[in-house]
Amino acid sequence: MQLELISFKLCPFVQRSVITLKHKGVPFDTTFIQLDDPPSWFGEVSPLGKVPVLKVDGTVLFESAVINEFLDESFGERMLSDDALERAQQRAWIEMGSAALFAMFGTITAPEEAGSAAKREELAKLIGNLERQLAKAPPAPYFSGAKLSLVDTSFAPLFQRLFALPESIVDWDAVPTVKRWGEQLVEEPVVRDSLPEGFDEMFPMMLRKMNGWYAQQHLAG
Ligand SMILES: N[C@@H](CCC(=O)N[C@@H](CS)C(=O)NCC(=O)O)C(=O)O
Repeated sequence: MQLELISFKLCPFVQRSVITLKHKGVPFDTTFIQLDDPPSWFGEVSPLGKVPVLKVDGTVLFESAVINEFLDESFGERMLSDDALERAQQRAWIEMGSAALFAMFGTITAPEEAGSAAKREELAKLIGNLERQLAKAPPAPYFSGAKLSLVDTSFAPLFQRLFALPESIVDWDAVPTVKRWGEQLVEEPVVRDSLPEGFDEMFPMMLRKMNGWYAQQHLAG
C-alpha cells in the first residue's frame, strides 16, 4: 500500500496521523504544503480545503479521525477498543480533543483580548470536563489502559502546544490528572518523533506572524 500524507508542518491534526503511522511502523511519504499559499492541486484532493489528507494508492481520505481509524484497521495492533461501547466513548473523546484544539488555537490567535479570553474560558471548561473524566478513570498510563490508543494520539499534539507556550493558557493546578497524562504523553518517543524539526522556533514564529492578542502580549520581538 502506497501512503502519501499531505501535510502542513505545524498542523496538530496532521500530527495525530503521523503519531499513529509511526507507532504502527508504517512507511509513508509526506508532501508539505503552505496553507496560506496552497498548490493548485490541493483544492482537488481536499474537499474541505484542510490537512491532513492521506492518499492511499491514489485514493483520497480526509479528516484526521477518519484517517486514523483507517490506519488502525489496516495495520498492526488495534488502538481502539474491541468493545462497541468503549470504542464509541473513545471516538467521543477524540472529538472532544478536536474541540479543545480549536479552543486553544482561538485563544492564541484571536485578534482582541475579549475574543482570546472567551476562547480561553471555553478551553478551561473542556479541560475541566476532561479532568473529571480522568479523575474517574485515571490514565494507566494511557487513556484506555496499558496501550497507546487513538485518544492518546489525538490529544498529544494539543499537550505539546500547550506546554510550548511561554505563558500558560491552562491553570494546570486545577487539572492535575490532565497535566500528568499530558506530561507523560509528550515524553513518548513516538510523540516526540512526530514533531517537525524546528518546531520550537516555527510555532512561536507562526503565532507572531498571525499577530493575535496573545502573541502581542507574550511573544513580542
Ligand atoms: N477536522 C479536521 C481539522 C483539520 C484542520 O483544521 N486543519 C487545519 C490545519 S491545522 C487546516 O487545514 N486549515 C485550513 C483551513 O481551514 O482553511 C481534522 O480533524 O482533520
